[in-house]
Amino acid sequence: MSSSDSTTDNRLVVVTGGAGFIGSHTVDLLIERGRRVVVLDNFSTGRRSNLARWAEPQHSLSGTSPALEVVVTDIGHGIFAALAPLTAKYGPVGQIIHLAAQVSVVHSVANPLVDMQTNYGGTLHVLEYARAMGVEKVVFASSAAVYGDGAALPVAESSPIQPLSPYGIDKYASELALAYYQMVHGVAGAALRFFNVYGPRQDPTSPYSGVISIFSDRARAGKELAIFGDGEQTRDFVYVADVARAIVAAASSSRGTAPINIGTGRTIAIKELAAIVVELCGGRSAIRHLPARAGEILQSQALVERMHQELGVRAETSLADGLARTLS
Ligand code: UD2
Repeated sequence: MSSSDSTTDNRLVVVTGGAGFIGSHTVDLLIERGRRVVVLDNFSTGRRSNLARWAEPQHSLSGTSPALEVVVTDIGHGIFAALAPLTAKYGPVGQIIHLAAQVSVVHSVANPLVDMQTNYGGTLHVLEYARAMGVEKVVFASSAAVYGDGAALPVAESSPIQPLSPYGIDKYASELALAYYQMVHGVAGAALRFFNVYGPRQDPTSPYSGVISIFSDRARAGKELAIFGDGEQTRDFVYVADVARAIVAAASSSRGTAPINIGTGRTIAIKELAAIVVELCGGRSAIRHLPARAGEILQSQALVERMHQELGVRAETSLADGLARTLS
């Protein structure tokens, strides 16, 4: 098949990290569009409950065969053995959406070798499978972390690459691997550079969880919010369902692309965000300022022309709507 229309493609689509925050929203959209999905996840941060709706018997594609299969496995061990029984049953893999990763920038600074093995090594495992098995398209979750600080705003994909953490280095190394497999082995790839993704199911429990999940969690309970620094730092917050649409659009094309920013092009200062979240939750939380995080970038804003042109997707959810959905 030269190009895969997501409404008619009967091949499997594999989502690594599919039980996680972004992964589970992507799985939802794929199954809603009639695809059979295989999730590979080690459940280190992913949760069964994120996929619970697809465990119901009515969600089958033909007869009794389920629309979703979940394999508990670690991406660092490769994916051939995990996928073999499923491809024997359902046929070949058409696309792989590779989201499984060690997700904390701070953890990567303390444990660069672990980060490299999971994040860069995991990508190589996925690409080796794609090369050997003739997978049509690999979509990879890269990050705005590849840019570092100092790029002109809004940040274009052609901006200098200057990662400030092992996490950013490994994301960029994975992008290079994607480009290499495309050039040398003909595996079409798309690296999506996510900006600050937020929405329902984002886990608020780690100190390095997304700020919106932390603020929402605390403001709902009437607890104090902490702003690191003066709160003038800005971020480009993109709603998770819009990110899932971008991912599925990238998977649905058999063409490879250059890296693509996934953001809104709009920004908000963190102190403004804190005030809005507190107000939406009934105004009970105090806000206090703590010292700024070391090595933190001050401003972040995506140039999103390539996302619009290559993927035909706009991040249409306003921050007001996205926050309302997150809080409900
Ligand atoms: C995001 C990504 C990270 C990496 C990075 C690249 C998330 C969760 N993290 O980090 O993986 O791609 O971008 O630049 O998307 N803040 C507070 N109070 C809190 C928590 C956070 O003031 O309780 C501030 C924090 O100092 C920062 C902003 O909120 O200025 C956003 O923090 P974040 O941890 O959500 O995301 P970020 O941009 O540091």
